[in-house]
Amino acid sequence: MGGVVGKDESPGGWIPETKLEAKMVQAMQRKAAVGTSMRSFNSVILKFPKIDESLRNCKAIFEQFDSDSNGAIDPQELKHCFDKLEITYSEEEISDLFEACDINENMGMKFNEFIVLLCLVYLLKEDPSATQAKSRMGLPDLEATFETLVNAFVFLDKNKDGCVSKSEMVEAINETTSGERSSGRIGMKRFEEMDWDKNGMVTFKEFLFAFTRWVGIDELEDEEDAEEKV
Ligand SMILES: [Ca+2]
Ligand SMILES: [Ca+2]
Ligand SMILES: [Ca+2]
Repeated sequence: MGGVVGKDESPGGWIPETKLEAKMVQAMQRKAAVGTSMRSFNSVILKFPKIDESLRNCKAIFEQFDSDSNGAIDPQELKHCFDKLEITYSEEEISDLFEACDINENMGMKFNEFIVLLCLVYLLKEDPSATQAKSRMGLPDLEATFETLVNAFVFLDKNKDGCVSKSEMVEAINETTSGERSSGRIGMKRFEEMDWDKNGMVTFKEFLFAFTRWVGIDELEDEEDAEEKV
């Protein structure tokens, strides 16, 4: 361990930058207090195909709410979507969410951004006093996938500060039995892919966006701007 003592890791862990991020961390910590169903890094990897399939199926939901079929969900369409799903958010909350997920900042939610947004809504909707509700959004299949993603993240976030550091990733990988080393290498590579802003920390949002890439959702629609360069 010693060698790479946290150059980017403050002793208290990562500090959320926005109100929305702070809320996400709180929701994640509530979740962590309950525990995760993931037992090993490998069990996370094994879930990938199922997550892939479920997220692809989400395309129909996206198309349903993209009422003008221009390939993006604008704030108006999103409001309509939230009404339909009985998600009660204030104008401010909706625009915060929209801003957080609209990575191209063109005021249109593309399919991968929409998935991330729905998953964040799912996470934030977790209200400890209402945990028995059967389905939070009326999208049971998708919600099961979101639950898997949240569980995977909780598993990786050992110190429960709401984000995954490189050392946590290493720890998760080292827990994997020696026969499965190859998944460890994949894991490190994936960590680097996930950490967009290269601050040595992966937030839940970065984690989700990475998933939408790995499962190839991006490729379905953007031939021309698949490679956004920094
Ligand atoms: Ca549209
Ligand atoms: Ca952490
Ligand atoms: Ca990061």
